Amino acid sequence: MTSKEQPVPSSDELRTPDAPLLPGQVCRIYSMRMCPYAQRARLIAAAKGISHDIVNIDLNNKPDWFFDLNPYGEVPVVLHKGGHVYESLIAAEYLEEAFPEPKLFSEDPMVKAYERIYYNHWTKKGIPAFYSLLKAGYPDPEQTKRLIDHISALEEYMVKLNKPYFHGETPGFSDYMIWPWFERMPMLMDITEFNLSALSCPCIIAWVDHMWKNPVVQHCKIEPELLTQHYALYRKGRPDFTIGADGKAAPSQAAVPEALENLDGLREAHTRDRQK
Ligand SMILES: N[C@@H](CCC(=O)N[C@@H](CS)C(=O)NCC(=O)O)C(=O)O
Repeated sequence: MTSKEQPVPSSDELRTPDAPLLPGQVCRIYSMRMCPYAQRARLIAAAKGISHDIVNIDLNNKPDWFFDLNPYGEVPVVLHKGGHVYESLIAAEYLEEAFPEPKLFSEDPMVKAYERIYYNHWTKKGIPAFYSLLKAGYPDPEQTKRLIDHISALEEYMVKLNKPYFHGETPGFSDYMIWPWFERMPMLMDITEFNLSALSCPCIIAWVDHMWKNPVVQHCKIEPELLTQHYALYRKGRPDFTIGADGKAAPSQAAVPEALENLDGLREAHTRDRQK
């Protein structure tokens, strides 16, 4: 850096919605490093080459203004042209429409409809099964079967499609909507012993291999050990949303209390909602 250049603000600096975008950027994504939903928006932005700045929110310490951007208090939120869009699928669709090139959806309405059917299926059924198994925290047979059933539904579709990606010959919108949870499968294996590669889902396993080679996926990937640290705390009801933040040391697992009440689920309302 020469003496005239300004240091680039960190993505952990809590820039408010009225703070100007960083130089050369066209939109902002309010994110949290470990969040798979925010990763959907980051993947679409990267695939389209949309220059964006990222502001990571510590979800344990949400500023009041964050609820003006999203009344649910969740990331991602995309800020663009003075407006803001939340809910990951809607935010990703917004980016697809506002930045039309390259197109990530198929132009054929029937193919597009099927892409949507499968990432919606994953969102409605696969993701809850993923978290149920994660929260069970051991090779729970019922939750394991549930997750396998939903991965098998994706496999059946891929067999019929007979293409390397949900989108077809190249990765597209649907691939990026489903991918973040498959990036977390090694973490799920660390915590629950769920082994994706042992399933009889050759098309999905090949898809995962292809996706790992994709430069967009590589650009947006999260260090696997940070994911394991994050989700180990998360399933114990003590998420630390600043893991991986600039200048922050990795948390010590030994510091996490074992006896916690909130094992089976969602964060308690008072930790999610507007802080009084
Ligand atoms: N349905 C939402 C879910 C987003 C979501 O759950 N994000 C989590 C982080 S991964 C969040 O912001 N949680 C708020 C909290 O825990 O307080 C979407 O698709 O955007």
